[in-house]
Amino acid sequence: MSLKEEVLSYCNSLGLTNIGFIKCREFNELEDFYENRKKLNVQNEFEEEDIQKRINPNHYMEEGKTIISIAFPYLHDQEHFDNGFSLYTRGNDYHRVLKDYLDKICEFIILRGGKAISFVDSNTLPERYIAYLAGVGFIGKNNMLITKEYGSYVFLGEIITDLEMYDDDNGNFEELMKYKECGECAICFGECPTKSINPNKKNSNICLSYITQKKDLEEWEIKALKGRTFGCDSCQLYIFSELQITLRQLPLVQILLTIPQYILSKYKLIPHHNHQIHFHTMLVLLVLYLFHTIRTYEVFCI
Ligand code: B12
Ligand code: SF4
Repeated sequence: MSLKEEVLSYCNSLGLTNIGFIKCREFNELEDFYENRKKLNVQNEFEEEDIQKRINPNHYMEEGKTIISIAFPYLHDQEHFDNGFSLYTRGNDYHRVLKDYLDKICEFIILRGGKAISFVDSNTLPERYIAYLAGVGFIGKNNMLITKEYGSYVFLGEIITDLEMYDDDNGNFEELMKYKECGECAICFGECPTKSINPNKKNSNICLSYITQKKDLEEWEIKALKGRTFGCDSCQLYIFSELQITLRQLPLVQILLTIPQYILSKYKLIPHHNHQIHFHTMLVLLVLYLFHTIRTYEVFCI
């Protein structure tokens, strides 16, 4: 078994299945893109100012050879109230949960003679782009990294190691820009309340997720929140996971019959701390999927 296969099988034993390995290199192809965003004033304070740090992962580990990208699904079974907090904030602090997993994988690599450091969220890395290159998923028109299995409801984490175990890149920036996996679908543009994402431009400074996190709010921003307290999920409600793709191909009657069965069988398998989803969570999902699938069905099939 090669070292990469060993790492993969270790990750699988932890319940992690969306993993990719890419070369740790400078992402020079992103330089102009980041420069332009600065000029257009669509960058915000949560992003790294220094473009060189964004495009060069080796500033974290000079001898880094491989970046391992891992997606962590976050739909979970804990009780929650609909208090305006986005789905991703429910449950334990994801930074801590992911870090525990990533540290275990780092230990595994270190025991095999390599160096390894892990990252999640607060870092200079272009995490979505790395995950895309690593084949973990594709990037949708809504900006999100979308996996086949769990849709966009995943967090991303990375490990940089000095061991060489990378594959060829799974795509490139030009291909990404075509959003070919989305096809003609642009539902997310219509669903975005502030048009932060639109066919011409992406402006994260008017994204409600950003607005819920910044300090001084203007009148129009408070109005636009409409009950959102932290985060926003509107552009993710049409999940392009296996579930929705399957549903899109079925006639409406069959959809109605299939959804409960599908969700029961599918979501029980989500690798999470407790491996099961509460009945009421499934019910909420069912209603949500039913509503959105019927609308998706109308868009795609009629
Ligand atoms: C700053 C930040 C934010 C800001 C800005 C978001 C944004 N649109 O960039 C705010 C606070 C608004 C935010 C919101 C959210 N975030 Co955030 N955020 C980040 C952070 C720290 C940096 C992202 C960044 O650099 N943005 C700048 C843009 C340019 O970079 P990018 O999103 O990586 O863009 C790539 C592609 O999307 C594409 N692209 C983007 N725009 C354009 C435009 C054109 C014209 C083209 C061609 C390509 C293109 O190319 C880029 C290449 O890198 C990352 C962690 C990280 N280190 O990467 C998390 C991260 C992106 N966020 C995450 C999450 C979960 C969210 C929310 C879903 C939370 C929520 N429910 O409210 C929303 C989603 C909003 C959205 N539709 O993007 C996850 C994404 C997981 C996933 N499946 O994609 C990340 C990766 C954190 C993590 N470790 O899991 N976030
Ligand atoms: S998170 Fe909300 S406001 Fe931000 S791009 Fe998505 S739908 Fe628009």
